[in-house]
Parts: sequence; structure tokens; C-alpha cells
Amino acid sequence: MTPMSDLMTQAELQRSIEEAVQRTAVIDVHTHLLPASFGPLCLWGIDELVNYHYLVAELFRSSPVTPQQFWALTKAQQADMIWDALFVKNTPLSEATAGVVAVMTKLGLDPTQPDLKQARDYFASVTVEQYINRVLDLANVSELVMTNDPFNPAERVMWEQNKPCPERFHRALRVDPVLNDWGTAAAVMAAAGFNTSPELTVQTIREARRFLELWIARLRPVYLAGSMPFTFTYPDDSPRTRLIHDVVLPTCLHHNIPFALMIGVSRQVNPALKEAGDSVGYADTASVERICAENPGVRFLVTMLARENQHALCVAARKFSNLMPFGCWWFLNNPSIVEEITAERLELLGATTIPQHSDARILDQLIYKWQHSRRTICRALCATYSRLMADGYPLTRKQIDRDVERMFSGNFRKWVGLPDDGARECAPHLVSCK
Ligand code: FIX
Ligand code: ZN
Repeated sequence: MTPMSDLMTQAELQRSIEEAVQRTAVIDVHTHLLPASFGPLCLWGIDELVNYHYLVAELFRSSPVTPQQFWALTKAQQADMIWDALFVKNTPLSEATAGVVAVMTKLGLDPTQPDLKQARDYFASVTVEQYINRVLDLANVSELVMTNDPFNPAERVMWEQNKPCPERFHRALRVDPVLNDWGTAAAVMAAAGFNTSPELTVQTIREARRFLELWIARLRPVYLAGSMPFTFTYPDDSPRTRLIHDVVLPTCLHHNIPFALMIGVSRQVNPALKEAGDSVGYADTASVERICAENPGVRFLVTMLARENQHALCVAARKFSNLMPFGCWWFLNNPSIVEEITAERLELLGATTIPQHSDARILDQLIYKWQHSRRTICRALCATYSRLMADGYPLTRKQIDRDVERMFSGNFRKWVGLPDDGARECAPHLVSCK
């Protein structure tokens, strides 16, 4: 039997952790959600949920349909096909299918129906404005960070028109084209009146910075972000290194905004699957160490896609206090792997990381992604605290609450400079919804 301290039995420990994890509101530090005022860019409801690209990838393993035939269908027909293949003719065992089951159950819908009629009727009866608050409450997410892409014309126009955005939807300025496809980024900037060229001249660098300045003023982002391929190497002779060094990092430093690096994608290994066609590769963690070492004044948020990179990322964070590992990204967001990574982080870094983000693209997903993550994080915490108590530490509930609060919101708040009460001066189009 495990020796326990006088203060808490194993059962009490388990209950205290569960209560803290369920009760503590989360700041979801990386999502792809957008506000209701962005109209069709705000994705919600059963047809979007079932058409999630994780499920599209799974469809082709269980149905003879070809990608070409699938993409020719309407969204509702696609959802019907996915429902039939993955939920009616198969047991929804995978994490992404189980997630849909969890959402439906939470909303009082029957996940064993032969079709989507009941679910469609339910969603036809609610408005998105009501539903956003319901989902945030059910998921116990107090604030979230969007992915805001000024290179996406459909999204850009929403910001240019000052569409209202709830203050608890924080902005993240996504700069992928600047770092991964400079030709396209330069053309977008030039079309917006900036003097940029495909060559990285002194003027182009200055203008690229001016473009970021404009978007920082418009969005007031909590961080700048880029998704990097698994081949990401820093520094190297590429335009990417030059643009990170001369444009992104000086901008982050100037505004005291962190830079988020999401490293490890192998884009479009199967282009026929479109958004579902990306994969994963093993990346170079030494590049993360070098960029942190060279830029002690910049705070980095880093997530890596390969399971094999997680240990070295933790070790890097022990060496560089300007490095914050966050989330179990995309293909890692499965209970078995989240539990392993969370345990590894607790062992190497204590409570100084951000264990999870949702990456939700569809509002409803917040419900299952946080339900599943909370359940798994609970297990990892339980094992860690049990060992600590077995070593003779008189753990208290207050300490558990404090640790969970740090991991769910406090660490991020500090990293990006958000005040404790979430209140920040509002730009006119950023309205408080508290
Ligand atoms: O680059 C990213 O932010 C990725 O998370 C997404 O683009 C990816 O498609 C995704 O949805 C992963 O969960
Ligand atoms: Zn993402």
C-alpha cells in the first residue's frame, strides 16, 4: 500500500484533483474559432462538426468513396456520408469520432441515431450568439485565443470592417505566409499599398515590419504565431531565417509580444484530402534552443507535433526560461499521448507549462476537447501528486488549486501579459462580453 500523508487519503486526493480540474476555468491558448459577427467564418453546428478534417481523413479508411467524389458533394451530403460510415456502420472508437459523441451527449442529443435529423433540428432551434455562451460554459473556457490571418482575404475584410469581437476572444497574429511563402506574403502586402518585393531588400524588410505594425495596432494580439514544417532549422540561409531575424523577432521585442512556434507539420502529403492531407515529421529541437539562446528578450511559446520531440522540448525549457512549451497538438491530442506528455512535463518542468490547447475549429469542439483533456490531465496529476505524497510531502488542496490554476490560465496570462481579471482597455470594435 502507498504510504499517505495525514492530510489526505488517496480517495481525497483524487477527489481534490478532479474538483480543481473541473472547476478551474481554462484560457484556451490556441483555437481557430472566430466570433459570431464574422458570419460564415464562425463554424458551429452538427454539419461542421461531422465535417471536421480529422473525420474526413478517417472517412476514406471506412468508405470506398474517392476524395474527388466526396468533394463534389454539398456539406450536408458530406456530413451524411461521414455519419453513416463512421457512426452508423462503425463504432466511433477514434478520438475524433468519440469527440462528436461527447458533444452530442452533452447537448442531450442521441449519438446512436441512424441519421443527423435530430441533431439538425436542434441546431436549427438555437442562435449562434446563445450557443457560444452555452458552449463556453459547458467547456468551462473563460477566454480563448483565435488564429487571425491577415493574409486570408475573407478574414481580413472582417477586421477592416471593424466587426465586433468579444474581448474574451483574444487575437493571435498569424504570420505563416511571411515565413513559409514570402512571394505570396510580399504580393499581399504590395496589394495593400506596402512597398514590398520578392527580394528581401532593406526597404522590403522595413515595409514588412510596417505591415505587422498595422496589424498589431488593429488586432492587439496576445502573440505572433507561425506553423513551421518539420524541416524547420534556425538559423539557416533561407528567407525564413532572415524574416524571423529581421522582421518577426524585432517586432515581438518592440511590442513585448511573445512569438509562438508550432513546429513539425509535413504539409499536404496527400493533397487530394485537402485540409485533411497534412502529416507529421520529426523536427530539430536544437533550433528551438538556438532561437531561445539568441533572443533572451523574446518569450517563445512552442508546441511540437511529433511525439518524439516532446522530451527534448522539455529539456530545452529547463535550459531557457524564455521558452514555454504548450499543448498537445493535433495528432498528439489523444488521451494516451496527452497523459504521457503531461506526465513528462510535470516530471521535468513542474507546473511551469501550458498543458493543453484545443485547436478547435468548430465551436462545439470546445466541449469534447476540454472534457477529454481535463479527464486525462487529472490522471497525470493524480499519479504525480501520489508519488509526492508517498515521498512524505504534506500536500494541501490549496496547492492543488494553485497548480491547476497556473497550468490552465495563470502561466499563459503572465507569459502574454494579460491582467488577472482579464480586463484590458477595449479598442472600439473589441467589446466586453463578460
Ligand atoms: O496550423 C495550425 O494551427 C494547425 O493546428 C491546423 O492548421 C490544423 O489543420 C489543425 O486543425 C490541427 O488541429
Ligand atoms: Zn491550429
